[in-house]
Amino acid sequence: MVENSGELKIALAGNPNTGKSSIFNLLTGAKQHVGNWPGKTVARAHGSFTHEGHVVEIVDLPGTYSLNASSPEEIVAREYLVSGVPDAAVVVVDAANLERNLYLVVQILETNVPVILDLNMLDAASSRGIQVDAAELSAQLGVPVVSTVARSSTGLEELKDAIVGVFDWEGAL
Ligand SMILES: Nc1nc2c(ncn2[C@@H]2O[C@H](COP(=O)(O)OP(=O)(O)OP(=O)(O)O)[C@@H](O)[C@H]2O)c(=O)[nH]1
Ligand SMILES: [Mg+2]
Repeated sequence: MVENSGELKIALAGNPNTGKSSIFNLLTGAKQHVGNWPGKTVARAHGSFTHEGHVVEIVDLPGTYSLNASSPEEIVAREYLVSGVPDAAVVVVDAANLERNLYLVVQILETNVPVILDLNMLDAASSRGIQVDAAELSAQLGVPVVSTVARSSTGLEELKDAIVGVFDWEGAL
């Protein structure tokens, strides 16, 4: 059990258009611009929320397909993730395009930042006949996996539980 030493700092990362800002807005009550085109978030946006007595600071990162630092968005995302500031990263992935999204997930895992995987857009996935076994994905990647549909606020409590659960990860903080 890791002692609650104050605020938990969480980075929201993921491919463009996976619903990061939608999740950020739902968690923090903020009103980041959300729209149906990629590359809307170009700088880091900060917000916070409290869950079960824990204060969580959250940073919404620009969407990137990798951390290769070949675009301004990738540089912003990469520098924040490797800065040592975030205690954990919530990586928002599009459940309907899981394979493509896993490239970035693996790169973030390689930074050694603790990861929570947010399997978002499950509605879009299931309408295309795609089912994802969250428990199996969690077992294979060795990280918690939470299923969400940001558009209908589904899975938000489970995501908050998983985030404050980082306080309980041995050696995570
Ligand atoms: N069907 C469905 N649409 C979603 C879901 N979450 C977000 N969206 C939609 O997906 C689009 C992109 O959402 P954003 O929250 O702006 O995505 P983002 O990851 O912040 O995008 P960038 O900042 O450009 O990387 C918007 O039209 C959202 O309404 C979801 O769970 N299901
Ligand atoms: Mg965004």
